[in-house]
Amino acid sequence: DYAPSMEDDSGARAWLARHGGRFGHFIGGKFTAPSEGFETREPASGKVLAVVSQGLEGDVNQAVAAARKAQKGWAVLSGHERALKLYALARIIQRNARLLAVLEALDNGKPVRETRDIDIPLAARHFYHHAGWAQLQESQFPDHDPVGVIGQVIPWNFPLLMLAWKVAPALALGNTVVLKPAEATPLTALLFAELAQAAGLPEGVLNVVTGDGETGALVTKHEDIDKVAFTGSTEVGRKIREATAGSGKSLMLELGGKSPCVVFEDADLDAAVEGVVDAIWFNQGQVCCAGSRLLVHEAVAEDFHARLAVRMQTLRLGSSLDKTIDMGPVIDAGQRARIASMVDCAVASGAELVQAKIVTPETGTFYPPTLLCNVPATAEAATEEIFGPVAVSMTFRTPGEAAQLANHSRYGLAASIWSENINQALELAAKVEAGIVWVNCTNVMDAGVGFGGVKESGFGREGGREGCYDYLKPRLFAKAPERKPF
Ligand code: TXE
Repeated sequence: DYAPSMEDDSGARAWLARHGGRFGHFIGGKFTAPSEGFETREPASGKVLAVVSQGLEGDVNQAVAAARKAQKGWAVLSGHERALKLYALARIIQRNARLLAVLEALDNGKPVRETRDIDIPLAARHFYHHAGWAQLQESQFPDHDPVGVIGQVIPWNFPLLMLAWKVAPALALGNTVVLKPAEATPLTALLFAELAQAAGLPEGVLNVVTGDGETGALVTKHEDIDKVAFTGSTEVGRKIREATAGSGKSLMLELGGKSPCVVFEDADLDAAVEGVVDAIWFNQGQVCCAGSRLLVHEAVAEDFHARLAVRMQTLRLGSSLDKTIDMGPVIDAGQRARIASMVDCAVASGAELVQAKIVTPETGTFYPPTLLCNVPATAEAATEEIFGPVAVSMTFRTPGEAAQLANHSRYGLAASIWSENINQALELAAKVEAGIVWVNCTNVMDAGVGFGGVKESGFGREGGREGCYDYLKPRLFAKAPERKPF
């Protein structure tokens, strides 16, 4: 029994109404006229939020041309001048934090508490951080140039945050961008582009073309794009790699994961339980680095699973605008059906199902927090990314076996290790094949730390000094650009 406490959505509704609920693309500093497109809905209620245009070849050409036209002028600004623009973008996110948080919660379905406390502040932090790199560009990367025009395709799980991860470093280092947000969640990217323009970003530096995978393919294949940066499924990542092979474009891929969460027998089990809540039930498990594979020492497995089952029972599911909830709906009905079918298959192959018996709203695409124990290591649920609130659990006996199981995956995005013995934790950390390893915590992100995967989780890094190199290329001295003194 609890009383919902609803966030006020009048600001977001007013913004949608101001645009008549229909959006064109954002190209060369302004919206194009809305054209034929598709509806974007609230996953919590199924109601239509807005109609967004499907980007066709002409739209993508126009956006790439605008980005190309703006690129030279943007690149010859001093790092200091570009830093001022990025600081302005960070501040505009902060000044519009509530509007962005509510719009994101409506479009994606995730709890507004998370968009307010995590997505939006981290997005602002990313622009602040990269303003710093713009400022330092001449001194830190004196023999590098911007790559040029970047095509960026992003997913729906953290729409504005993924925009920030891609757009902030690209712009900071003198590139211009054509961004294709996910079809399920295009709205905060459009709002951000509009706000950026008002904050003084020169026209053409950031262009947003909406649409589905076909629009994404038009962006990634475009011959006047110098680099493609993609976050999404491994399957689409593979298609993009094929499509760009031999083209001279550089590529960055941030793909799927099946990240292990290793709980040793000496772990603080209550802390590890909270870790699992963050690892797999945060954002309904729709997190590329979600700790979706629990590897628990057999001596504590029974106790740990019992504590997880109790904690799971306290999570609240509800409307994304209800500030008291822990979990919202998953992104859409297709995704919910996919999650349910993977869970059913695991149960049919002998897994034990632990599911919270909590109130689930009647409308909306809700799926309860779920734990699958004793999952055969070869079951699809144990090897494939479920991308939902489902943890699979397996046990191990020795640290060597933990390392072997942790690495028994085609993915290598992240891992977390829970132990009160730091030597034990660090020894395993050095053996785990993953782009990021957390000890006694999980899903901790910072703009200053490069994020990215190994193996089929992709390549390239986002954040920090490492991430800057993804948006720079070694300078050809014969073609050194003219630079204004700063
Ligand atoms: O991802 P897609 P979807 C995983 C997760 C999920 C599955 C499917 O397992 O269940 O992917 O989700 C654009 N050329 N992740 O279908 O299709 C598309 O329009 C160029 C993991 O949403 O990869 C969208 O903007 N672009 C994940 C973006 O790619 C194409 C995040 C991602 O969509 C394209 C999301 C093409 N041929 C899903 N086809 C993570 N690792 O964070 C589609 N797109």
